Amino acid sequence: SRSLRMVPSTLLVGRLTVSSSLSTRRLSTLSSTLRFSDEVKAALDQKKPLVALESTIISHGMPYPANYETAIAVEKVVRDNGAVPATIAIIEGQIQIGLSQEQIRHLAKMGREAVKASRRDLAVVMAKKQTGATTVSATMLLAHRAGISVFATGGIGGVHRGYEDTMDASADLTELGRTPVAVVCAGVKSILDIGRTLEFLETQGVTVATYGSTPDFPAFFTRTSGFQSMLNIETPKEAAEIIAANHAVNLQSGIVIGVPIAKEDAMDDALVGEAINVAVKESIEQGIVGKESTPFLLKRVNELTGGNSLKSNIALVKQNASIAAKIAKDLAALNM
Ligand code: PSU
Ligand code: MN
Repeated sequence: SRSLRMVPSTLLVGRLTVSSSLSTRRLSTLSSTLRFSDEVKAALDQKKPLVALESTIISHGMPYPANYETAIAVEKVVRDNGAVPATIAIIEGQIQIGLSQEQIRHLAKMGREAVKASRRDLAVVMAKKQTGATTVSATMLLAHRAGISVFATGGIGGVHRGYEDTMDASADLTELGRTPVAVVCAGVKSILDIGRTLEFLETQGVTVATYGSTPDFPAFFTRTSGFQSMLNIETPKEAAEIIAANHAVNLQSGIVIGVPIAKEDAMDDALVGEAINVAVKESIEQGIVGKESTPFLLKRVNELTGGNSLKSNIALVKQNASIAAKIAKDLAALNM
């Protein structure tokens, strides 16, 4: 219900089973750990719709200055569609929910100097007072702590090709299994194994939908992947109702809403497929593993497509942000 919006779901359970003094103590520690921008704080106080945005896409996902310009443009798209953007990052050890323009520029210029921070890295980045850009997993969990349940990005991480040898599956997937945030994205890049990614999400209990009427779960640069979602969502209201039901039953797991890239922004299947194959081959030859893998592949695909993939990437992030804002608006109207 409305009054519980700011309370993380772990504490929701705590309301039933743990003494209230413990809950209060945890809550006050939490609120001093998260630092809110004035805009985000006001939106939370006034129960306005909010959309969380990640920061690894800024530091590791795109080159400067396109990363800075895109981050600012995406925030504007969220505002223009009636919601308040909350870009999340860790600045010198301090978790920030909502960044100033200067903080966004700082992260954009830092690029790969910033720590790419997933769930496992969070405590270390905080304790060592480092500057960290949050991945989908860390952004989801921090958004949830802050009481934000809709999140827009480009693509989520997934199960890497060659998983049977490397066991490399993104922490985004397990986070989706344990954190009730809806992630609006353009699906999963075919640098990854899309079929295995969807199987992993099913095992994790994650609701996976395609926005619109095409049956396929989208493949980021292209509208189809050859793999189907479990359902189609046609309107923001329909998405909001599913999110509300997820909260109502305290499911504590996430939702992926895959929005196919617009036809005019989509890339040629064969062209991008070839670039991806080359990039994956190079990453194996160069022994790129672990958290370096995804940024390496993104950068090489950008280079190999002569910057065309960056254009598609920027267009799809904006589209996702506009749909996420509309979903957040409808969710707020449902009093969630
Ligand atoms: N996919 C993209 N752009 C990105 C990422 C993924 O198209 O910027 C980033 C996101 O922050 C995502 C992270 O959470 O990469 C996944 O990294 P890994 O595969 O190491 O879990
Ligand atoms: Mn990985």
